[in-house]
Amino acid sequence: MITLHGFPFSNYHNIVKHALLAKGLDFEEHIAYPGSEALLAVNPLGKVPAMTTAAGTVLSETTVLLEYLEEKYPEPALYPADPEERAKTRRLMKLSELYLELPARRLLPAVLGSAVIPEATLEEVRAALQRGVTGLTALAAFSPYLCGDQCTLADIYLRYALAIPRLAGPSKLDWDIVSAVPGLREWDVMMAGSEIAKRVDADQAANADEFMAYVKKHMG
Ligand SMILES: N[C@@H](CCC(=O)N[C@@H](CS)C(=O)NCC(=O)O)C(=O)O
Repeated sequence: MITLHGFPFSNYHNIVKHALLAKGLDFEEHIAYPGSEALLAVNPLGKVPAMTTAAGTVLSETTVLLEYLEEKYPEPALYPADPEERAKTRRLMKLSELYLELPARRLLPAVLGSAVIPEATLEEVRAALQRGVTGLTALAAFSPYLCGDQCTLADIYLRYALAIPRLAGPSKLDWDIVSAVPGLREWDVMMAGSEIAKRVDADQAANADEFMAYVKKHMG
């Protein structure tokens, strides 16, 4: 059986978990937090998620795990069949990671802890996020999914990537990403309505206290 190593509060963990559920695969979740021996044993980088395949291979990096699942378990497909459309899907995933999730993540020490983010960093984050918003506005179809009528890995990736700008934007930038991209709010409501999203979100909420206690104890 596949084992997903990580914790349900993690947005990256939830991208892979959503894909596993969408493919109807049997898997178990092994709860492992950053910095723990349990996580370092499966990912020397100490990042969540990691995954042990049914064949026993241990992998990490969210997009690597998604590509593996798509190749190993092609049905139901989470990429369009056409290579041109497939590449466009990957472009939206990359955009979500590089220009939405990662810049906003720089603000997490101030959101989760007491760090003060220098104004210069805030400006860099704002500029990167603006690039992401411009790109998403231009490239997402929202008809109803990001790449058309099929729910793809771009939808799954963006849904959980958005968690960080949504968390940090209002308090640290006085900015709300959902209002910044036309169509994003409706898409978000649609995505949240799926049975899979509801399960992932419920598991995330159930893990919140334990994760926050872990952060407090280990990351001060
Ligand atoms: N590039 C990684 C990023 C994963 C990531 O940043 N995970 C967070 C949890 S949401 C983590 O492990 N943070 C702990 C750390 O950075 O030490 C991926 O795509 O899987």
